[in-house]
Amino acid sequence: MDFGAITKHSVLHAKPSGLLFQYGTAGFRMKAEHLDHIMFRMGLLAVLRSKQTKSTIGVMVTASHNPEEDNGVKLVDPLGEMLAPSWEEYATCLANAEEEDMQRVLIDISEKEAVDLQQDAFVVIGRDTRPSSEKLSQSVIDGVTVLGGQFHDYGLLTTPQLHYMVCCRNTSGLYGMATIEGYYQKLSKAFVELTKQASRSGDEFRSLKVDCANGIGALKLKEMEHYLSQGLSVQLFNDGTKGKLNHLCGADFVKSHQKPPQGMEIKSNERCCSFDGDADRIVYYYCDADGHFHLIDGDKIATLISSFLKELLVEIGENLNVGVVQTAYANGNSTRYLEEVMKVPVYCTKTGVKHLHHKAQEFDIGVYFEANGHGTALFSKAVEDKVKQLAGELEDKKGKAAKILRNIIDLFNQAAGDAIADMLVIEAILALKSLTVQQWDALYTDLPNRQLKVKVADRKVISTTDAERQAVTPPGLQEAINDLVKKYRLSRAFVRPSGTEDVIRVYAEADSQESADSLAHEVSLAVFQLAGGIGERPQPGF
Ligand code: NG1
Ligand code: ZN
Repeated sequence: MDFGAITKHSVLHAKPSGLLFQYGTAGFRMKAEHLDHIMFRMGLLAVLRSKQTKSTIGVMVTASHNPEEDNGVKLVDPLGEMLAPSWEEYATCLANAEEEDMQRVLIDISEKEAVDLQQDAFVVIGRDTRPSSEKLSQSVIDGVTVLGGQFHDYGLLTTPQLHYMVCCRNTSGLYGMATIEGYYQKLSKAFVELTKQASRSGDEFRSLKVDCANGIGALKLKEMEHYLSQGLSVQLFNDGTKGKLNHLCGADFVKSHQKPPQGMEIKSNERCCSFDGDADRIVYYYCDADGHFHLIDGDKIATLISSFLKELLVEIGENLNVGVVQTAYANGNSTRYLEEVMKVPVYCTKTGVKHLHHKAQEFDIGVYFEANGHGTALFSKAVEDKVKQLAGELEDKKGKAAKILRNIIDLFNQAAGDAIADMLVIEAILALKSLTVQQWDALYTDLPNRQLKVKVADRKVISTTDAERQAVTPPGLQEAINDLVKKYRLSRAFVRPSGTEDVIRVYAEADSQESADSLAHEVSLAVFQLAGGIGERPQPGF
């Protein structure tokens, strides 16, 4: 390592004083103006990780569904997964190091991880459409170059597209071509083949309205549109030409406010969906003939996908298992439906896709979704091999099911939850099963629920267990929640510190919206009182 050069460049990316940085559930995320030094240092770290794994590493510059003024960065590991936990700690350490300690921290990481500094390094970089993203990705490149790493800057990409590129590059092209055309070709080929197998046709089924959150998803869907022409016609809204990123639109807004985005005109029973700002989340919805809004969130997406995949496995007749992984935010009725009606085993993990992803790898087919619409399905080697073998065989029911499954495997971005890939899978399933959006929605009825945020002086005072469903500290808080929950029917509530914002999140569900709202409010008050609330006391009403 050329420490003279590192120092020379590092001082140009000075660390602001008085701030603490933490590599959280989604990497670093905060106001864009505080991020320059972190970008430079993540460039350095990506080079070390690349040398250590002897693989290409990805760096994505985005703050997903957060406001336009924010930005963030996360590293992508060799097979497109989230960064390994020990390296998250190095990232935190490096981000907080004072200038004079940089050398020591870099040597420390290299020694602990036995990094061969002579090894070549390759880093790929992507960014979303935020005004700050271009400059910040230049700082990443600065860090990569000063440590002697090679890089390829893909420029504007969705987060899942960058995961895809990393995965392609580290599997010698087996997963696909590491270009944007490669991505479009892989997905559209599988999609078009699937829709050919669907008996149903007609415009009603082919058209979909997409709210792109004024983000990168709009650019990428526009590029992709003509590849899909035979199977799907998308109408894009909030495409970034006018509105602000994630403002009153996008998957996070629609899910948390439980209402349609601005800037989209919805006729009754039209099928609509929303992406988030970096296109790794998707939720569906429609308005019925009475104008009532119906949200179809990640839980219902997981239900549609897992039941379809289970049917295919039954056709194929092999002893392969399907499991669904959720978090505590999954609607209670989705869990009940999956377990009791679909007879699919359901597991609950901590929030954050890396936890879900990890658990989902235990099944032949592991479907995981967060309620907010972030998820995918993973397929074991056993499934892939079986499908390859059967899809070549005769045109019987078994062979057909295997062909469908093969295309679905190709369609899912198994490296990460991907709004575009998920959308195409969902559209294909709806077409193959001749399901309308209303029929899909009617699988089960969501329990009314409410999510709130409470500001506290130090969110670390709340610690949790049981996949975040029980608060361990501060003392008395869980007992207070238990007492409140008892006052309502079909009720459940939990609290946890957010990993991406400086708040405590409160979730409640109950038999009516009034009860869910009131329980969420009462739990917020308990958090405010027992966990050091700051600012104004939580008020009822939303
Ligand atoms: P936090 O801020 O830790 O709740 C949020 C989402 C996660 C995940 C991450 C990363 C909720 C309740 N939480 O995490 O599911 O998507 O952001 O983007 O939706
Ligand atoms: Zn996102």
